[in-house]
Amino acid sequence: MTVSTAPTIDYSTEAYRKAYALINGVVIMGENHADHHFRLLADAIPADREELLALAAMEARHAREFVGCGRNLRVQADIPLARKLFQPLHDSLTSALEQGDLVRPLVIQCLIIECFAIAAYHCYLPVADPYAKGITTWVIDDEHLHLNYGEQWLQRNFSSYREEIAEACRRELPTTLTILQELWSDLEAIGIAPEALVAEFNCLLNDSLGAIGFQPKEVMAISTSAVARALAHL
Ligand code: PL3
Ligand code: FE2
Ligand code: FE2
Repeated sequence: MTVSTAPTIDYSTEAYRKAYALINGVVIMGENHADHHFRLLADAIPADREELLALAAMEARHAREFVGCGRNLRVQADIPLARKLFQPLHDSLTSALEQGDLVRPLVIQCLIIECFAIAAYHCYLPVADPYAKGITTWVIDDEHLHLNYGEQWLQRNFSSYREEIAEACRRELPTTLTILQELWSDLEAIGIAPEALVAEFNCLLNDSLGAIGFQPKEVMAISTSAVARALAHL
């Protein structure tokens, strides 16, 4: 007897394609924003310009590839709603950069958005259609490079910016978890357990905050409590 754990999903149903339209829109918008954000960071951090431009180019490719995933399923991505969901994070990042602040933009893009992307793409892998699975697999590797860039910058500058990093997390985490809340039922409809995504996001972010230099008690206070509060409001 063969026991298969692979989920059986019919990618052609109206219900699947309807849910995928918003999820695909969010992913495409997230990747397009990431491209833009890394180019802004390249202007703001001249010493790392080439590296940041290379990260931006990866994001532009991710966006193109995920557009292809939607096309493959004959789904029209819901870009207007996705744009609305990302606006608060995007506005916060650009206004901080305009004020000469590097910490908040790095926390938003490299820690929060990249941890969100890695967690989401991991949870998506086992339920993805074969075309999207191939793409998502190598995209995850790229996202780790983006997270590592931010981790290393924040680690190097930890002693000067400890409080700013914590404050940026406290302020921006609820906004990010609102995006997740909006996607909750569509995630379920494409086979992803949103609770598993939140748990993985929390783990990744906790690991990052620890690597940057925070003590376990501080990590709990910054990240886990924000995630728990957001979940309590779902
Ligand atoms: C940074 O490189 C990209 C930021 C993208 C954010 C992704 C959010 C994902 C939400 C849930 C997606 C499930 C996966 C579906 C993949 C088509
Ligand atoms: Fe990406
Ligand atoms: Fe990324």
